[in-house]
Order: sequence, then structure tokens, then C-alpha cells
Amino acid sequence: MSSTSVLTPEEKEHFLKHGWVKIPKAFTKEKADSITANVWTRLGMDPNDKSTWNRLRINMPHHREFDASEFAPRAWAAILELCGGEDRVDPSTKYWRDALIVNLGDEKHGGKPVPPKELPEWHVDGDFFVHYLDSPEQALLVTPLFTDIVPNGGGTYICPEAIPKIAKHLHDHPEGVSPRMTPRGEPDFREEKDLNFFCEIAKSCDNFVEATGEVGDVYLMHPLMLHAPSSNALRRVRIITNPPVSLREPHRFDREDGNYSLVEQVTLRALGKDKLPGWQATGPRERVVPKRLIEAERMKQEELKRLADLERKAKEGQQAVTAAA
Ligand SMILES: O=C(O)CCC(=O)C(=O)O
Ligand SMILES: [Fe+2]
Repeated sequence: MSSTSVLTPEEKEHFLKHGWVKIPKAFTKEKADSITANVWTRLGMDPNDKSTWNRLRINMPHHREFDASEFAPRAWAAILELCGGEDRVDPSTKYWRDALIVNLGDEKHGGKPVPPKELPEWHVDGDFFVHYLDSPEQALLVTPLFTDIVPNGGGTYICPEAIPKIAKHLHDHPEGVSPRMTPRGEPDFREEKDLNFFCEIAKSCDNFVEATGEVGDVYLMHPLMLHAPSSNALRRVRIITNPPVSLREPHRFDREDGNYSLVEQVTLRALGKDKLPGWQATGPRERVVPKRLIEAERMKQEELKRLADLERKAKEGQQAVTAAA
């Protein structure tokens, strides 16, 4: 792997030790702008009038897909490397989407950052499948930055210290757990429960990292990275996405050739093991339909209407200019 490695030895070591690595300048500001150009129309808000910023955070639906290997080549190459090579990655996940996640903060929290332990939305990504230690559906948490993010400016909080705690829960429940970590067989398994499981883990931790950086930076994180939207005390516009990366096959923790991916190595380290002979998922791989999809469809229809209105107004303006000429 080393001859084609895009990650430096330091970056690899950082990922192994902390479960995350930041790829700086993985795409240009121009490329970022090409994705975010119509974001205010889509939101129906005015960038210069905070009174129109009526939601703290918006998980937007998507309209477009773009090829990450062209958009952010070094980040894409690093994703492949962390997952153990191109052969192991589901090729469809090469396409990122303009499903932007905007954090605008709100008046209540302006100027007063909420301490990480008290953030209410800690979670691990993957609300669309039953989770196992080796789940292939979400092999990395990826966060490309579409705006500059300064401290207290809306960066996602991450909690590397929680990876071993979540890995242990998954290891101890080979029957599978719901996206909110309820083991199969318990009453809440089929329900979209609260985030208490995750928030309690965050409360038991002391080390948190704010995902700050510059437009074009890409954070690559272990799939069991606990993370939470922050309060954005500065109320700077913060835009990211979270494109999932899937594998063709589940992770493996008993490779005869020892060719574990860096993600697998982090999982094994988190459990204090070199390998896990005999561990296997005992329940079925199952899809879960998250409630957020209904909301995303409603938002998409509203966005399309605002975009069409803008286009219509632009055409009318054009016609008026032509008629006056
Ligand atoms: O907005 C953020 O900082 C994080 C968003 C997130 O983690 C999610 O939508 O799953
Ligand atoms: Fe998330």
C-alpha cells in the first residue's frame, strides 16, 4: 500500500491514534462556491438579515450529485486508502451530493457557546440500517467544509474518546442494534428513540475536538466517531455535507493475511485486540427507513418552488431589458 499511499505516515498515525484525520485544501473555494451558489434561495433566507435565519441548523435535501474523485481527488484517494483500497469500496459512494448541512446558530445561544458535554444531539451516523461492529453501510464519516470554520463558528464537535465505548457496545451485541443503539429484541428497537444513549456517553468523556478549518478541508473520521452539531455562538454561516462511504463487504476482523484497513485497525485497537476470531454478526443486515426522508422530500419541493420563482423573475427581467432596448 505504501508505494501508492496518499496519506503521509503522520496522517496515518494520527488516524490510528485519534480516529480522524483532516485533509487540508482537498478542493478549491471555486469548487465549493459552485455547490453552494444557490444555497440562500434554497433556504429562503437572506444572508444579510439574521431575522430571516429562522432555523438553527438545516439538513438540506439534495438536487445534484458530483464525482468526489474529480471534486476532491486527494480526499477521495485518502478515503480509499483508509478503507483498505478501491476494491473494498462501493463505487456508488464516489458521488457526493449537495445535501448541505447549514449551521446558523440562534439568538438564544449567540455569544454563549454550549459546552460539548451539554450538546443535545450527539450521535453516530447511519440512521438507515441496523448496526453491527462490521457494518459495511457507513465505513467512514466524511465532512467536507464548504465554508471557513473558526472556533465557536459552528464546527461539528467530535469525541474520539467515545470510539472504544461504542465499539464495545457493538461487539457485545452481535444480534444488531438500532441506529440509536437499542439492541435487537428490546422494545425500542423498531422505534426512532431519543439520543440519550449517545448523550450519556458524551457526558462520560472529557476530550472533544471542534472540526474547524478552511473551505476545501475534508475531515475523514472512523464510522464510530461520536459527533454533534455545535451551537455556533458566533453565528457565522457554516456549511458542510456528510457523504457516507459504503463498503462492498462488511469489515473483517479475522483476516488471514493481516491486511486490515486503517478503519479496521482503529476498531480493533478500540477493543484492545489484534484480531477477533469468531466474532460475527448473528442478525440480518437490515435497512431502516428514517423519518428524516419525509421531511427531506417536503423541503425539496419547497426549494424547487423557490428556485423556479427565481428563474421566472430572472426571465421576466431579461424580457423587460430586451423590450426596452
Ligand atoms: O451539523 C453538524 O455539525 C453535524 C451534522 C450531522 O452530524 C448530521 O447531520 O448527521
Ligand atoms: Fe452526523
